Amino acid sequence: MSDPQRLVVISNRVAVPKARGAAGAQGGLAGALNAALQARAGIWFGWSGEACEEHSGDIATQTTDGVTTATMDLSKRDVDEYYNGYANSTLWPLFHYRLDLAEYERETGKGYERVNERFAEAAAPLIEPDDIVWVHDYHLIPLGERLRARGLRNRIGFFLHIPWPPTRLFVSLPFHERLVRTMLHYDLLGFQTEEWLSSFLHYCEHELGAQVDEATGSVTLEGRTTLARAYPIGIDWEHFSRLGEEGDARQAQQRLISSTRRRTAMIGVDRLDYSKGLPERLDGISRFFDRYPERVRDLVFVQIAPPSREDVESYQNIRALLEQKAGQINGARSEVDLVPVRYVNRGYSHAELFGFFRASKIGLVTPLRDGMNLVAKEYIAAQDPEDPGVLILSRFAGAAAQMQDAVLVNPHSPDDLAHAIRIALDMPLEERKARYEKLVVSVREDNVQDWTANFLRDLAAG
Ligand code: ADQ
Repeated sequence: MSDPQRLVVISNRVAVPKARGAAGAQGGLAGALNAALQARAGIWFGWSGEACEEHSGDIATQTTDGVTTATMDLSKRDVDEYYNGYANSTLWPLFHYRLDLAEYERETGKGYERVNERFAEAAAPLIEPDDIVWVHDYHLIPLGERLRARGLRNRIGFFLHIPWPPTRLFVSLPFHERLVRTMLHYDLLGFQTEEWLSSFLHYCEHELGAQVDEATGSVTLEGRTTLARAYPIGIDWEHFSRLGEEGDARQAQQRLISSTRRRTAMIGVDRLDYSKGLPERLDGISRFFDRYPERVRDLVFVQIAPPSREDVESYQNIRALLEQKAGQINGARSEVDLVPVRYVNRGYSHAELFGFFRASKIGLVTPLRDGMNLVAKEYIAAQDPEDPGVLILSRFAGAAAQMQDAVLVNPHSPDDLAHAIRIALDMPLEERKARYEKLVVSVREDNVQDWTANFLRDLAAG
């Protein structure tokens, strides 16, 4: 049954559907949002990803299967200040607890506010009085308040895909109060985990002096009440778990199996980002080889890490560091027929990733901090129930709250990582199955369709 209220999704980038059935083909978040938009004949608005000389405000629209995508270009200066600057050089590092990498520049802060105003200016005319509006992520925190300033009285919700930092870190952000006050113009705020939610509520109570009810998540300030709740995101189980039937998945699985021969493949799949703990992961692997030199022949580590945000300096540095560390391990440990670390600097389709995950008896997901982490869930979804691999998961990923049956590690500790790898390599089939059977329940049940439905149900309820 289709919902009478139309849905408008606003996010930094938009997944533009290419053809009929694209929602299924995209998988993941884009697929789930597209399905929700289709059920409500909705609109998805965002930046086109293009940078032009001058901001024009022109909007390009395209309608496929009842879903309209609307995108606008941004000027080079806007992209630099709003996207590369404030969003990715200030908020992203700070929200991932990396004060050492966070840059506080007045100009980029102004650019962020200016672009949020541009989003409001462009989106407001697309929104009808009865629409419900769902804004996504740290790029657009003040957007709800900007829409309200234009007179919108719709139900407006916001979901934060990344962590919310503890108050003591968060207050290092200049104008932190101004930013959070804008959030209280939303009707519903969604966080990935109870932990991030509780940090947010703590800030509202102790820094803003808001009235906070932890049991219901209501935050009241100056006569306005906003609800804040945890909605852990999941994967598109139906879509992802069926990828194994595709030729690309089988081929990828065979490729990895035949190239590793009798050795155990251990895999990491991440965007190349300092929050993902990649150098620390290599330090753990190096410690494993130092401690158990007789096992160098047992293991091949495959790290797939396509570059991201290459215009930001800290991302160039992480890439150089990783290449150096992988080179060092291979320099010290390789033989003519054996290279212990394969570092692949490119992306693959989800079907190919499925095949790689299935061929790997250990999945290494060790972010230093992560809002959720969907790779951990995809790794589990790709396993053979009769012979499942072992997931090694950072206790600092949001996913750890739901995945307590993984081998949980402190990603900062090379000893802890080395120990976990040994445990995983030697884990008997019975224990692997017992852990997998518990993990797969939440990966299957807490899927992205439920996440979308739960958030929209609460947003519409108000
Ligand atoms: P990300 O930081 O991008 O997302 P994550 O949730 O792990 O992190 O994964 C995103 C997707 O990208 C996954 O579907 C994964 O398969 C895909 N991907 C990663 N590496 C890839 C590769 N080499 N080739 C192809 N695809 C690859 C942010 C937050 C997370 C949160 C998500 C969703 O940082 O914490 O889980 O949003 O809310």
